[in-house]
Amino acid sequence: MSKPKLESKVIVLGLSQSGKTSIRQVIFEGFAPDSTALNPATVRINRKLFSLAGGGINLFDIGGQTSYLNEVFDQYKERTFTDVKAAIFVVDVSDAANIMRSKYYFDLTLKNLALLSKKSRIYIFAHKMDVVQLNKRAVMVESIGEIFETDNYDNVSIYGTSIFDQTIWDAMQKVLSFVYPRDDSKTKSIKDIVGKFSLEFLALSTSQGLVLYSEPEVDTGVNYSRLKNEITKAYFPNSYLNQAIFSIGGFNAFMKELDENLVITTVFASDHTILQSQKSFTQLSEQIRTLFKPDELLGRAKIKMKTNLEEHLKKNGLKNVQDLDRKIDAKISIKCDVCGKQIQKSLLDVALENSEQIERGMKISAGFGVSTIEMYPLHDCIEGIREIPVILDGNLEYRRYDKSRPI
Ligand SMILES: Nc1nc2c(ncn2[C@@H]2O[C@H](COP(=O)(O)OP(=O)(O)OP(=O)(O)O)[C@@H](O)[C@H]2O)c(=O)[nH]1
Ligand SMILES: [Mg+2]
Repeated sequence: MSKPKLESKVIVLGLSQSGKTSIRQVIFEGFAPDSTALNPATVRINRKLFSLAGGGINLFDIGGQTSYLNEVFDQYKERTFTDVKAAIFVVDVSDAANIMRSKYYFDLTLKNLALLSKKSRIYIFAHKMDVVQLNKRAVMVESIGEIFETDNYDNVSIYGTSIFDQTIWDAMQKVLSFVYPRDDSKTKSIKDIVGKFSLEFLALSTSQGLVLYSEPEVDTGVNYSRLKNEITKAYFPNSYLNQAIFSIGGFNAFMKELDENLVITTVFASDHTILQSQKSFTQLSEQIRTLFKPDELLGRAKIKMKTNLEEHLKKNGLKNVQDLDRKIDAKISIKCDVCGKQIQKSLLDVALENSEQIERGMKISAGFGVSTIEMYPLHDCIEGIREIPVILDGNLEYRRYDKSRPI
């Protein structure tokens, strides 16, 4: 059996303002839909790597302004359309005036993928459906499908989507279940665990609810991030909740974050007491955790970023750090002032969060023989995504977490 590839390339295309960046932010970065209202136009390409339980998605969010699109279909053609697993083509349904321009770029996308990524699938998102009256939505999707001639291609599907409701999750789940490189050996281990602990259900998902593995198979998951925030606000203000236990119709359900990107959901058989379930859950979540080695998560992108980061540090005056190789990837523990959660991130993790612009995730000050680095790891807090500033000295040792700083 060949080892599955660690990251899959997904490109997101469409005219400017169609909603590409908003979709990425809501689905993969935990943004509230409303917070996307003032998004600036994406300049050229924003590439980000999202790690998902032993695999990853390398997401290319391509700026839709005409000059960027023309570049993509001209000098960046090979780079953009090679090795693509899936393409999401976003069409703004509220922008009827530009529908044929959108179709023009869609046809170019199809043509290039047919040449450079023959096995790829293309997903049209007929997007911003929320602005269309409820009883007209199905017809709208149908007529966009006709304009884009989806029936002529086996590898094209179309979905009506909006970031303001469940539709964007359902559509992205379809993309993800095609793209995500499931590892057969893990699927087998997960099946074994379900049998051994006599579970009715087990799912591994992202904290936003995209299902990575499940037994039996389901189409959609629970947005744990949102659920957690709602429960916390209602019952446990000022505390961090990393596990939720429910009783549903006589079954005991458990949800827990194994790490920032991986949530486990289990439902035990109805004859299990809460106490039994609790005990089994602890054991089985340990077993699940061992299936996913941390280094497996980011693969080649991580190795490449490590080199970039080393160069960046050296170029900015940190030439003689002892044990640089190890320190770059050493996790630093910081506590979030707002929710109390302990975050563990390394310089390399922060660089990967800002893979297009290392400078955005860290600030290096060097001069008069003293150097410091501030790094800004992202954290999915109860009040939304926030950065927690951390200060390191010139030898990359953790110095302090500056409490006086507003975060
Ligand atoms: N009504 C509605 N507005 C949306 C939806 N998705 C995104 N928007 C809005 O559309 C606007 C443009 O969104 P962006 O995500 O920046 O668009 P883009 O496609 O990335 O644009 P470029 O980067 O220029 O290519 C923002 O004001 C969003 O809030 C949606 O589902 N419904
Ligand atoms: Mg954008």
